[in-house]
Amino acid sequence: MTVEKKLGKSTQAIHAGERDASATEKSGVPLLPPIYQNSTFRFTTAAECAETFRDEESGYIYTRWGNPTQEVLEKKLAVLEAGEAALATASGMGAVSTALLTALSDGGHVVAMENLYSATFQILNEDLRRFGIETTFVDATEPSQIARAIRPDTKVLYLESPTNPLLKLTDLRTSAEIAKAHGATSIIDNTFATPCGQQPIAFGIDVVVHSMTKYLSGTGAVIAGAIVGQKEFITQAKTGALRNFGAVISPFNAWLTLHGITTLPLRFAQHCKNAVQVAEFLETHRAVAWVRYPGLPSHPQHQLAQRQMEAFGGMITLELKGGRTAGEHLVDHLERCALAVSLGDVRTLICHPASTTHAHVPAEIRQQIGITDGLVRISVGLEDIEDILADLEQALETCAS
Ligand code: LCS
Repeated sequence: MTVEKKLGKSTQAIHAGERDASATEKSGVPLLPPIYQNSTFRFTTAAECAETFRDEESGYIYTRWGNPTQEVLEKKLAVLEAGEAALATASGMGAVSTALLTALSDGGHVVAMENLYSATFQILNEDLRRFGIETTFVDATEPSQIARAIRPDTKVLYLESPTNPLLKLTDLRTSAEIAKAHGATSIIDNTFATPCGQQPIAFGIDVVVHSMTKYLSGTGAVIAGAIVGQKEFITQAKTGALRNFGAVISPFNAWLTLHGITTLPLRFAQHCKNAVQVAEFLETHRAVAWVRYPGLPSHPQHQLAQRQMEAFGGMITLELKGGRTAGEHLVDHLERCALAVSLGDVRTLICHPASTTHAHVPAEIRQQIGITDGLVRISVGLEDIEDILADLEQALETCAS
């Protein structure tokens, strides 16, 4: 693994975790790691079985506890995120919930960014509250707000950067230092940035979670998630919350995802290239009130983006001058770009967060944090840029008139 860390991102994405993943009885090792599409593993003797239960690292027992296909993916993820170890999960929310269940205990307190993917917001605001775990939501774009919200019982600092859907950023180094100084575990959802756009562990963040449903798998074929962090945390998550609550990835989805990841660096670079052109085009269009994209100088935290991101991603948020009606016009008139939730797909996807991805966040909280009714979110895909721009332009003309 140390050797793999010195390699370039594309080499890591293609080769990490794959070597000798698949010894066969005859010569000739499959070039692609095969799928171990099985739930359980057979032992030869009672002693061998007992020994594997005693030392789980020595063998496989049952796919909810571990499976060779999952492990290839996990080794690849650890290398890409520069973490000690990784865990693949059944969904992004499986990763978020497993990470929180691992880091929290009875009566603990969480400090969280106020703008988060809605299901994560709901876990913190509703589900964990039922178990006596309280969350203070802050505008984490201001690290001083994080510091002020920390209490003696704070166990977790939970961040997204860039956030869904507002693309707000948090200073990773400063916030990781604040968490560390108070003995809290810092967790960040790195779905929007991917390991190609941002390496949170290098800034001192303890745990990275992903929805691999998005850029990592890349083609919209699977629901999957990941947790990356120190070996001790990952082992605790694997042998505790993941195994017992059961958000385990299927071998087939792990296999699809590990093949998706091999093209991540290439795809992500092109997503970024297309997105900056779309953002610049939108910024000059007369129907558009404002555009948020971390790579634009107009982003309020553009300098921070330049400091801590290696690339700015494929997500853009905008507000149309005509508000919600104009937004509905826009999506109704698109011919190539798809009206769909999710993101990070090879296809360009557009959605209206207030009525879809963030509909479950109470309206007054949406207003307070800036998820207005006129907000439109674009996940810029990999179609030819001329075709994306032409589709947006013809649809925007119907809003401008
Ligand atoms: N984290 C972020 C930042 C997300 O955007 C999502 C899903 C999740 C976690 C959960 O991942 P999942 O369990 O779906 O794999 N975001 C979605 C979105 O914006 N539209 O549809 C799903």
